[in-house]
Amino acid sequence: MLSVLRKARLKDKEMRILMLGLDNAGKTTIVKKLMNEDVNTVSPTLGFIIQTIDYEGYRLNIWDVGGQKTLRSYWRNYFEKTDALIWVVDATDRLRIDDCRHELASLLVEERLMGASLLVFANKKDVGGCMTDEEIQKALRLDDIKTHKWVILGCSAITGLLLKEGLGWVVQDAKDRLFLY
Ligand code: G3D
Repeated sequence: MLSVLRKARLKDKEMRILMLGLDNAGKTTIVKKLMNEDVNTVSPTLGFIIQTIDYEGYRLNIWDVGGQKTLRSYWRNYFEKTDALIWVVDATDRLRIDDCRHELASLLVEERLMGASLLVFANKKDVGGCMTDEEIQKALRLDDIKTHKWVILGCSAITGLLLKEGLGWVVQDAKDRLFLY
């Protein structure tokens, strides 16, 4: 049933994208940059923000949900009807990369997220000395993921590096799925 609903929405060229990650990863800045808004005035997301972005003929409803520890138990309220999960990682935050892996792993076992594809944004690539994509891929054990189609892209919310390409992958993946069901 869920897959039928998903397919109907995809045919309408509408997608629901959930953007999650630890606090300070850069989720809100990514959304702002994609909307061509000023990225110098970002304050932490305390609840959630929904932004609609039109991309290659698709209407992308992006849910940016706060990542502080106290808010993470509420993430599950947003899982329903998710087409794609964008997991944002702060590539400069080596100290919390294990925490980051645990949080991602707990999401991927959620039944309601089963059909969603996973885009991992390794953000803050403009900062020297940050973790490489390979390091993050290994630290998050992405190669062990068999339940979701995934990709990792090093990006920067400040310069805009690979943000649009990330959305492009999400949209292309949705298009591919239309022919799979
Ligand atoms: P969140 O929504 O995931 O909690 P925010 O994260 O978007 O609020 O960003 C947290 C901090 O990281 C912000 O700095 C923001 O400017 C910075 N940031 C986000 N993306 C990037 C990036 O790609 N490169 C760099 N260098 N910084 C980034 P402040 O200082 O406002 O806390």
